[in-house]
Amino acid sequence: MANKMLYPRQTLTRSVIDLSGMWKFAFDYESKGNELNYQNGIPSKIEVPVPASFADFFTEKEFKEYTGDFWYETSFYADKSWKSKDIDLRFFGAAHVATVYVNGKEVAYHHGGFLPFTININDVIKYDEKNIIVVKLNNELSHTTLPCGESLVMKNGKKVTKPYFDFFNYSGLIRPVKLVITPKSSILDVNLVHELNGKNSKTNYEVFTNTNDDVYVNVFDEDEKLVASSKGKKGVIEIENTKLWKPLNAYLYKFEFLIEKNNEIVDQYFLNVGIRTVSIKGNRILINNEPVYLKGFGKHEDSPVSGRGYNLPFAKRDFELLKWIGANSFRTSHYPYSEEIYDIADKEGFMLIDELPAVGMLVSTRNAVDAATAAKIKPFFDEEIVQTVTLKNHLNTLEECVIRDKNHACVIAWSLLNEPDTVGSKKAVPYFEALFNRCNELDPEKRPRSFAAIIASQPDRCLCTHLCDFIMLNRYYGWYTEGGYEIEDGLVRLDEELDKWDKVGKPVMFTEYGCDTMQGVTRLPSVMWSENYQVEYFDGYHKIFDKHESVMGEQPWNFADFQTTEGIIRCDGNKKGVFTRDREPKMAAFVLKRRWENLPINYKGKKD
Ligand code: BDP
Repeated sequence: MANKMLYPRQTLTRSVIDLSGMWKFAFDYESKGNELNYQNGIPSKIEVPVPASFADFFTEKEFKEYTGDFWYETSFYADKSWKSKDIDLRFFGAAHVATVYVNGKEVAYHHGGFLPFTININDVIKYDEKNIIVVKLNNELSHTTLPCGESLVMKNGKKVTKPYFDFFNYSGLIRPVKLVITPKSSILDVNLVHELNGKNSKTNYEVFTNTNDDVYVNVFDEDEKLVASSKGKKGVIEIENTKLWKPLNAYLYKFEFLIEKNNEIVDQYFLNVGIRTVSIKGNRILINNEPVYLKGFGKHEDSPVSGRGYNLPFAKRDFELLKWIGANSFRTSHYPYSEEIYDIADKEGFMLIDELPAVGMLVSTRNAVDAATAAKIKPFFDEEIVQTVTLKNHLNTLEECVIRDKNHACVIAWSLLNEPDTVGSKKAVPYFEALFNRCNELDPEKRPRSFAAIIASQPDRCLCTHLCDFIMLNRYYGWYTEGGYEIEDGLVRLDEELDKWDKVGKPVMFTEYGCDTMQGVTRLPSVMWSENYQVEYFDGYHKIFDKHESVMGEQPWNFADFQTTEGIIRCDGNKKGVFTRDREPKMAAFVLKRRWENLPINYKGKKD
């Protein structure tokens, strides 16, 4: 396996060196960096922090909006003791397309900004002098990038990004970069599938290594007591009186994986494992065979100054707010989040719908003018390049995401796209089939799969919802349509639509519903954009949800206000947050808290 995905951990046999800090940085307006030999070192005095997006550091608009190639550089010294080891350079997230050079040699090219890639650098590393890492990034969008968009050239020659999605196109080395030093014989990957058996559990495991040396697995409980062991690359671990991982009541066993030779430990790796099952029966989602009702949000990785950059303090605050408000879940809209967030979710017992960065696969999201003339534009999935290059990139991204996240208990489902065009062209169907089938092949647990469906994807029109194990709906009746006084009509439409979904017989959950709300604006009677309109809007939706048996989850849009491209329907970003961008509550937060604290986890669920 070329791309080692296991999260880098320091163990008896492994070391990890974090390269976070100030890196040299340069914009490359004319894409002349290679000609000017930037790959050997960039001639720039500018420095920026890594990890972070670069956009919000600078005071000049042309830097904030910069589109094109840009470069990063740092250096490190190698320890002679590494000579007998594998030295890998791991990028946790480089948005969006990265070319990596070590000591002037190109060592990697990676497409996609939200998933990690690992490069073995044994052949290029120097032990007698400083090693230089240079990264060329590009943040232009196209119909083949995930997410999708386009980049245009303005009359002044500068490029501008036109995302087909509603979040700022933050880019850069947005997540950590680390050196990972592992033994030559090492553990490359692990698959785990759990089965419940009365009070006990069985975990079918498979450990992938690059050696024939013996593999051992030991399982420790939270008191660090050994509870089970096994020998061999494949096997079954039985745990008695298993403490299950449950929503908001997590229990994590520590699985230790060892390679041993002549009674010596050659490699050691750990995973924190929550034992639980996920399944679907009729219109319920079951965790450990018990029905669950999902409460939570669609979120973003978005914070002031860091942009989309990895921000552990904000992540911590977000989890505290999620617990405070009574949430038990969220969707990683609209891209896989930083791995550390899944670790926290595992520990806190949050259920995650893990979403791919496949957003913007719809013509009418380009802009209002395009939308008005949408009839003249080829449906997205009719484009030849989409069926070839985009699909290839999408499948690669899917593979990276499932391999990265498959062992997290918190991941209970996959969202393979957000608001794609599922009515404009029949060619969407084979594209979706390829994704849905591949997802099941890759995921040892075969978790439920779905995509977040836009309003046009109605039960009687959508060509692709038959592939979904459960239905995810993004709906804005009462905001983009039937706003203000007409919301009553919007709620009738919502009710009527749900009558149809009820008949499909699958679980239905709302992955988006919400309205832009300016903190501090309250009006009597309410007006759109006021805090009390947001409260009335949610109350209206919830009354309808409560009427429909198939609705098994509610995730308002959005957890917090977030930054977008500027435009006439956005005021310094999207204001649909229940919290502000600084994570302070709007009025609706208190209303949701009251509702969610009173909704039992098995709300509407019937026990077998
Ligand atoms: C949905 C998108 C989401 C947007 C939201 C909105 O999935 O990314 O931010 O609408 O308009 O279409 O607020």
